[in-house]
Amino acid sequence: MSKIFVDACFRKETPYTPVWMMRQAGRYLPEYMEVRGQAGSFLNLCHNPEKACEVTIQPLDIVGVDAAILFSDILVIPDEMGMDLEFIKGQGPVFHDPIETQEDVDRLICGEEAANKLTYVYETIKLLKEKLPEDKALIGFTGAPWTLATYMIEGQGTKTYNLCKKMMYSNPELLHNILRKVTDIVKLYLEKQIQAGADVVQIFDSWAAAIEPGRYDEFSWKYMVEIAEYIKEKYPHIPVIMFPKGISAFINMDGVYGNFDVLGIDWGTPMAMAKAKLGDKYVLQGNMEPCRLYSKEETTKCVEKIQETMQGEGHIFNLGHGILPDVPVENAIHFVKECQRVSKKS
Ligand code: 1CP
Repeated sequence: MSKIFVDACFRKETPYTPVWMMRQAGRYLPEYMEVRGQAGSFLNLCHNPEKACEVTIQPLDIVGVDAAILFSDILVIPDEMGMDLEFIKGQGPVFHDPIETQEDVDRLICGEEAANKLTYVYETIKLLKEKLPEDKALIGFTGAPWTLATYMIEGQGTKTYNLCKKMMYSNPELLHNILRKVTDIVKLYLEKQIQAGADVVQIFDSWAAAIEPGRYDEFSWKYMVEIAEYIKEKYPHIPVIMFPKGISAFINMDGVYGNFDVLGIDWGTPMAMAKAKLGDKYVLQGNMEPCRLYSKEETTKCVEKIQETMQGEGHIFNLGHGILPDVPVENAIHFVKECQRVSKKS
């Protein structure tokens, strides 16, 4: 059976434009909070394939999205590289011993050994393949090397990225050594997700905008392209989605290139501009400002505007970044219904 989401990634005709939401399995769903409570903690939930499978499927049943995204986190990669991830209440993710020197890089677990430690992710995917309806696609994912490196260097989320940038401008070789190690693992990690059953993969470069546009290729995009090319060469039937957040200027200066299928457009980038620059080459995904979800009227207006721009061609509906925890579930349901309504082909 064909999957509408996979078809849309390859620009094939679909009955309507499929829709999903970044961070669609999460804290805005009471059902998620309940399962997370049973698991004891967020990380325990990631490590428990049965429960991770359950929360992956929740937004399909509750919100009606057209694709599932594997429940996990981008930070399980540095965790399995030996960096010991902890989620601290009220603070977020923390690595207590961040990377400062080449010796720190040398002690990281790398390549196949690190990718093989992520078995709980592959187990979750295998379980999902048994449980998901045949017409729904399963999206596997990873963080981009740059976004992962920001946490590995800062030891936590950051507003200024000063440690990363100090390294970028005063010791770029060290930063490239980190990016190289992560890139090599990510290639294998996505490959193993595909072998376990992922139908599509997405690379999240959530902190792309921290890099000045003229240097974005050098420190992030080229590594993402290398990963995409590795996957496309071996698995041409698997769509690859790139989501670099906040790179309007990079798009504008014609920086985007590479062998992948779908470009995720963040909410700060006008869809019409992205379409004019890249709509012939890539299917575009996005890009409602996630806070529009606080108002049903504003949601409808935005969905209609995006539809008017994209005309249901080479498009996948999504938010322009993740859904926030205090969005009413009924508004998320409204968003999904509106996307399916306005794009329905008669
Ligand atoms: O239950 C909880 O309180 C934990 C909240 C949570 C959830 C639900 C975190 C902590 N991660 C996740 C799941 C998650 N993370 C998914 C799968 C679920 C889905 O999308 O439906 C995915 C794809 C991610 C990816 C992720 N984690 C990103 C990239 C996407 C994005 O939103 O930009 C990033 C940056 C992270 C790091 C992360 N994970 C969690 C936190 C609090 C953070 C830090 C964010 C920050 O530094 O601001």
